Formats: sequence, structure tokens, C-alpha cells
Amino acid sequence: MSKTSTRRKLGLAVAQMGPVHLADDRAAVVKRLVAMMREAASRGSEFVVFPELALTTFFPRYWMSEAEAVERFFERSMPNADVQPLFDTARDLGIGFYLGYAEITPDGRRFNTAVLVDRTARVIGKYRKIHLPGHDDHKVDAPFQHLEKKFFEVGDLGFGVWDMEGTHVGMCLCNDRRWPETYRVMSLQSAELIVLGYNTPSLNIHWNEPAHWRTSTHEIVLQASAYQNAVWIGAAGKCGSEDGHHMIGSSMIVAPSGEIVARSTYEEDEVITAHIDLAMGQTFREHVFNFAKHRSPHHYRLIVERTGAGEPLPTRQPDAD
Ligand code: CDT
Repeated sequence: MSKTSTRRKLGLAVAQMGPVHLADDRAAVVKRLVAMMREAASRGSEFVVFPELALTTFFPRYWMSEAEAVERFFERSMPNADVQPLFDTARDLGIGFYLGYAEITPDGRRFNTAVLVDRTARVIGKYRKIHLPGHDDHKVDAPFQHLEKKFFEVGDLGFGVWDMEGTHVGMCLCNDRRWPETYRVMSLQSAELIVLGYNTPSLNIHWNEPAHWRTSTHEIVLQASAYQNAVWIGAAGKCGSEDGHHMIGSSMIVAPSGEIVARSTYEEDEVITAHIDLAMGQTFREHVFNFAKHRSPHHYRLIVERTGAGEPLPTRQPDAD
């Protein structure tokens, strides 16, 4: 992969989705995705970001067996007959996309997955979610569940970066966006654009988190991470009230300056767009975040040596006089 891309401008769209209810079938959902893809293309976009688990309701909120979840909510291949209209439209329009869905592999492994699809409708990359939030037990007193740890394995593909017609694109999913390592591993592979989908419940069942923090922390991590890694970020949420369960909106496109250049207004299907200048990230990478010049990995060893926080290390101090 070359150090810099040849194309500097990219028409980027983020296609936020309003609620997908339990009763909504794949055909209805794919129709909505196709409509948003058409709108994105009509506004000059070359790539569109769809949410996490875009084809179904956010089913980890429901207690059920793994077999039932697989039967109702998982995809055995991508594309498949239900999703083919989206791939056909992408090829017709010459637009690439990112799509999140629940994946079951031929040998029965389950992942929370996203694919990167180029302008010829070819799947060029796959990401399987690494930072799975929630729990695997039945929380009978909770208003709903967050069973990602029951329904999915931790992703086994790492954080990849793909050369998509000259743009270096990395992927992650939802809770991954809250972890600095996610972005740094991709920016160290010269990512220029990081795309992600999310489903963020407005209510945190684990502790009494003020509702507005759900959105403010989402904004803070996207803005800080774009800046600290000199990347563009496109983040697409599924939002609004799914069968009475509310999720945040605030889908956005963030520049390497940390500024939000486009943001959704509503909690429904909504396409936001920007013609992003990839050269902006390059400028930051040449100056304040010139990694090769300024990083000191020998001082960062704990990041890979420890998982949880532990005792302070003995530090070297200057010799006493
Ligand atoms: N889908 C997902 O990863 N949602 C998480 C909620 C965490 S609260 C248990 C998020 O970070 O938005």
C-alpha cells in the first residue's frame, strides 16, 4: 500500500436508519437502504456508511436461545438473496458501501460483522466486532438485555485497513469507537477514513448513566479520535424507538481537525453527506501527528502488556544530588 493515496476528494455519505421493528422483514429494510443509497448517489457520494446490524432490529436486547437468534437475525452469506438488491443498486450507481449485519459462518461461529464493498459491488473487506459490550446472562430485572456477549464471539480478524480505489479505509463497530486502541491500530496502517455503524441504547442498563451522556460521549470519542489519528470518520447510527426501545441518533462525519462537518438532525432514515478532502488528514500526519517522528512506543509497552489496570510501575527518577 502506498503511503499516500492518489485521489484526494471523496464524496462520503452516512445513511442513518430510523427504527427497525421486530415485525419488519429484510425486504422492507433493504428497500430503505436502497432508497438511501440512491439519495447518496444523487448528491454526488461515492461511498455510503450504513449502521451496525442494519438488516434487523437490535436483537441483542431480547433474551432468546442462540438457535432462535440465528434463525431470525443472522446471515449465512453476504450478499444473499435478501440483500442482493442493495449490491445490484451499488453496482448500477457505482457507489461503495459499509454494511453491518449478524454473521453465522458455515461452521456455526457467530460474529457482529461489517463488510466493505467497492463501487463494483465486490466485498473487499470484512471486520468482526472486537469490543463486545453487555453480558451473556439473563438480567431478569433489567428493562431489556444487552446480550452481545451471548450471541457473538470476539472478532478474530483484527482491525484491518483496505485500499479502496486509492482511499485507505478502516472499519470498526459501535462500542469499538469508545476505545483509543481501535483507531491507533488503524492509523498506524495509514488509514485515512474510518467508518462505523452503531446501535446505542439511550438507557444504560448497567448503571444509572445520565441519558445525555450517551450522546455526548459518542460525540467526544469521534471528535477526539479523528483528531488524534488524523483520520476522517463516518459514523452511522440506527436510532429512534425500536418497539419502545430508544436509541440515540447523532450520526456524523468528522474531519481530522476534530470538527463535525455533517450531522443528522432527526431520529429516522436520513442521509448526510460531505465532499471530504483526504489531504486534510495528510497535513496533520505531516505535522503534529507525524507518527514516525514523534511517537515513543517504548514508553507505551503497558498498552499491550496489560489488559486491566494494575500497580504503578517503578519509575526511573533523576539521581538525587
Ligand atoms: N451496540 C453497541 O456496541 N452499543 C454500545 C452500548 C454499550 S452499553 C452496554 C455502545 O457503545 O454504544
